[in-house]
Amino acid sequence: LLATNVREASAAVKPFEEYQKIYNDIAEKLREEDDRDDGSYGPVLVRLAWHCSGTYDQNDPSQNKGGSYAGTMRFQQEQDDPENAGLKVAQDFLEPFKTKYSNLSYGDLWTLGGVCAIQELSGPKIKWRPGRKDLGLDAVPPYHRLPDASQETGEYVRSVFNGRLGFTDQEMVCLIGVGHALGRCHVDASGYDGPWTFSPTMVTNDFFKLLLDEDWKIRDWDGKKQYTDSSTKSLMMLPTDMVLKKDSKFRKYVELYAKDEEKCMSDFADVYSRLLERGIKFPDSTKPMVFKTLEEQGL
Ligand code: ZEM
Repeated sequence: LLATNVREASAAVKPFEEYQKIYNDIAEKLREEDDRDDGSYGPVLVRLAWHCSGTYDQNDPSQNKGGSYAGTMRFQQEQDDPENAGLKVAQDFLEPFKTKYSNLSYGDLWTLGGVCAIQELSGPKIKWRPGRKDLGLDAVPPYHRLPDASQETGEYVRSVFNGRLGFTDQEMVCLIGVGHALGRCHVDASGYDGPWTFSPTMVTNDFFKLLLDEDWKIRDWDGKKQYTDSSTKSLMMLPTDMVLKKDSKFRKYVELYAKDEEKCMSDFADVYSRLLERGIKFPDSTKPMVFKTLEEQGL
């Protein structure tokens, strides 16, 4: 399986200091540009990194592996996957750095954007490695690999996160719940509406607490089926999010992460880092990099 389902990352990468410079550029742009919903482009960068990686299929017989390696979301064909609606904003945000830095692939840029956003939004340190290569149109993954939020069974969530991406129940709960602490849904993108938490520009374990503590009711509106909290009616859950509460095997991890923020953050750091590297084999000479935040550098 391993031999056919991985791509080799380039060993010819820049030194750490160069990537820290790119990180700083992205972080400074995040700080300067606040003209997006809740005041940050960070959440949509986290989502771009996830969607460029989440197309990986570990047992794909067609050998179209997907994943972050090939940078194929630069093609219209992949942007037109309905699940990618709204992500052009994030690509455009990062595009100037593709031009500024030579020998930087889209896969490296977009995954680094996700790492930078998590860290700058007070999340944990995410280990990251470079060496992805831009490939052509024939590497565009098929549609329907990214999850469909309207599905409401554990079986479906596991078919994506275990079947294709190879994560455990605990890892999928961690990824979805910390990811959805951030940002919001947009009617003009996915058709869903609203944020999951009261602090959508901070990486927290609040999603887990809210999912357990609030009384979630189907929203009364003419849009897609989604859930609203009964106390403030300002938050939302997707059908796939509700599965994490209803499925007892998922729920025990929701309870764990609601109680233990430290464990939640360290598990997330590990699993998000591995998500961004699905389907890639890095040479031993490429050591995982850990970037300093702007704050840590006094910038
Ligand atoms: Zn999301 N996600 N996601 N997600 N996601 C949205 C927004 C964001 C699902 C999903 O359908 C949607 C993960 C898993 C899953 C983020 C991160 C991560 C939206 C709203 C939808 C519909 C898009 C819009 O309208 O703009 C489903 C079904 C998932 C799994 C079952 C994982 C894993 C994530 C990262 C670790 C983030 C940060 C957002 C907010 C984006 C923004 O623009 O604010």
